[in-house]
Amino acid sequence: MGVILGNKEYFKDVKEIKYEGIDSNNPLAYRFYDKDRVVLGKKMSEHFKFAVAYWHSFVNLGNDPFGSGTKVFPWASSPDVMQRSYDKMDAAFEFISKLGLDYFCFHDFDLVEEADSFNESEKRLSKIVDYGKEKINSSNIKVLWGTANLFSNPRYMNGAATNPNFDVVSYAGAQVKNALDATIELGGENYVFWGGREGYMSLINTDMKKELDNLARFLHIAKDYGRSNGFKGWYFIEPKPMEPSKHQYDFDAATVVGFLEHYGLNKDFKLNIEVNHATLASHTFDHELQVAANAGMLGSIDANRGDYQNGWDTDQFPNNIYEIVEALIVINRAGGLQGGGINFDAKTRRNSTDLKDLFYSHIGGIDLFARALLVTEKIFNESDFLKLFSERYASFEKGEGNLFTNNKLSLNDLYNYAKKIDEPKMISGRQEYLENLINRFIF
Ligand code: XUL
Ligand code: CO
Repeated sequence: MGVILGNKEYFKDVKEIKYEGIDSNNPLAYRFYDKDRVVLGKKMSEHFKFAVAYWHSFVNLGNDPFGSGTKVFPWASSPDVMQRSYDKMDAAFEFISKLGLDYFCFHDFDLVEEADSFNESEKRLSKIVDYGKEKINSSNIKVLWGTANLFSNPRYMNGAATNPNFDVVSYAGAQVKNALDATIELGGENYVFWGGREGYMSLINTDMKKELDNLARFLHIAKDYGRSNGFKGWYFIEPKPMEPSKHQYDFDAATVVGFLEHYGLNKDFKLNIEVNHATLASHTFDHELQVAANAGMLGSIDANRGDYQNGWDTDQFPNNIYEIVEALIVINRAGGLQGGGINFDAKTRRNSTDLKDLFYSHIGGIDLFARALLVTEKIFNESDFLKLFSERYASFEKGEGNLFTNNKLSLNDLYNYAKKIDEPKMISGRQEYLENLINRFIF
């Protein structure tokens, strides 16, 4: 479809990124991501639905608690706030189209800077949404999901939907209404709730049950509003165990599945699983994916990686082939993602200050997923991996095991069966054999 430019070209040194194959040594080309190539029955682009995260790539200038931003973005220089917002969107569409991707994800106040008053913020948002609609309609670029930033503004210091002060809850509601409207207007396929400050620091001042009840009430009315205004996509909850709150209510996938089922939200909500959030919860990424898949709630992914030494959300671009192969095994065995895709919720390092670094980071992440998918296809089709997996549980498919599977046995029946048979055989789990099998296709 070609490159989509606004008034200026922001990434002049970079042309469209093309698939050049494994022998290419061009750092601005894909070696594995061949979007129309069919793998395991679907095009690569359909497997992944890669999305660029607006906040990390076009907004965040690299500030951290010890210093201000380091990145100089040419789209951020106009003295006029709306012009800055239009320029940023032009840069985003140019970048996404040069990568040959189809999607982006946004927070309301990534699209345009939040103003001092709610009314002014609302006006700004509606102007940039009009502009975004034009850009979307004249391109193939779509919104994978939208969301509201309910964590940056100081008013949310005690939480948004879980704030002890109803007035703040109402502001959060107003903001979600506008963010949902924006997502619907822009044809967004899904809507995300990440509970940024939905949690607490201490129970000395927190009525946890009341806050959780309020969170569920809030999600119900937000969901009903979206449905009655034509939103047909999935709502996603993105678990994270800590940061910024000490205890986040959406700790991990198991906690969120339990919450959604307890409060009757399980028909409309699925999960958006983020790699670095999984590891912060002391889980692996594939564990979190599997928990979501078990509940039929594997919706979408925020792709990134953590750091082995640092205990915070470093949001680095993914580059660990083993981690992503394990993830794709789980996702493909579960039948794929429901409605979502792979959003690069990842940022280049603070000292990666060239505009080209944005390309290298995305190309690396995209090629990693593509390579991992090719490995997964080989594991499934050219090895006995799936067979070994099902053989491990074969005893539940026949005889008494099958009766157990069909809920036909009581505890007494187990007792009588055990008395009849010999001491069970020791059957190896063969973990190292399987690790070698996976590595055989990675190497
Ligand atoms: C924060 C995080 C967010 C959400 C969207 O850790 O992952 O960027 O993905 O609010
Ligand atoms: Co995220």
